[in-house]
Amino acid sequence: MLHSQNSSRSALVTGASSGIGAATAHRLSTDGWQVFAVARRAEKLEHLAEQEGIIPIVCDITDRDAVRKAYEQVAEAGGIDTLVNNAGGALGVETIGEGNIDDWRWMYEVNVLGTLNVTQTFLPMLREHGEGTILNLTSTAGIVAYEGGAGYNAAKFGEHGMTGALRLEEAENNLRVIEVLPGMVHTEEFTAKRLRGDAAAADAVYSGVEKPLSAEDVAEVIAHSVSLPHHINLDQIVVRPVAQAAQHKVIRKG
Ligand code: 8X3
Repeated sequence: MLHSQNSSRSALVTGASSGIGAATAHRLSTDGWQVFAVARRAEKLEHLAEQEGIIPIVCDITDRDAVRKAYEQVAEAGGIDTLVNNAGGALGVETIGEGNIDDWRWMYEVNVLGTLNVTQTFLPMLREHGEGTILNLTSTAGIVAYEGGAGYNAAKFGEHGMTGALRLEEAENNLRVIEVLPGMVHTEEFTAKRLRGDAAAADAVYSGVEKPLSAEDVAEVIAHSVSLPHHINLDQIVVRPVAQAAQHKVIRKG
């Protein structure tokens, strides 16, 4: 059952089982959107499925057949006007000299090729809608390189580049392409995964930082940008906590 406020709007959110993806699915459905919440892990989607207006879809975005099946499910349920490509991630903080090529491959696969896969599959539906929106969640790592970030930088610079090309290619189809580039966001999984489960090291990343961004903060920015009248395109939104004035300048207290 849909809410009334935005009942004509419908979005698919990838990487919806946790962090920014889960917060975005939750936020949009609270605002009255119908939301298709896509993630690989079924058990992690369960809590979202309890919320009115959220339809969970278990799907690995790097698997073309699985994405095609998700497309059919969404089409049968009425389609979408908005695609939020949130799924992605970082693995490792090694220098280029020490980096593991399999980590790099995984990051390229999930951040770039996964986004390509979902975008290609849903493009015809979004074009046909007439006022479609694609929002790619990249990162400040997609515009600023840093030591130990090379593999993630390469993947996110890649996703940033494809987002720019997509905006140029699809403007004629009245498709709005938004890029949200978050800096330091404290979520339960992003840094823990990047640091291969080292919880203490993950906590240290945020140590002393007053109010790093939360997943809900970024979800608010996403919800705002896709809810603006369709002719308004916030092309690129860089969002950082005040305590992170730049990639290299993080204010830590205590
Ligand atoms: C995450 C931001 O600063 O860890 O996408 O690269 S950062």
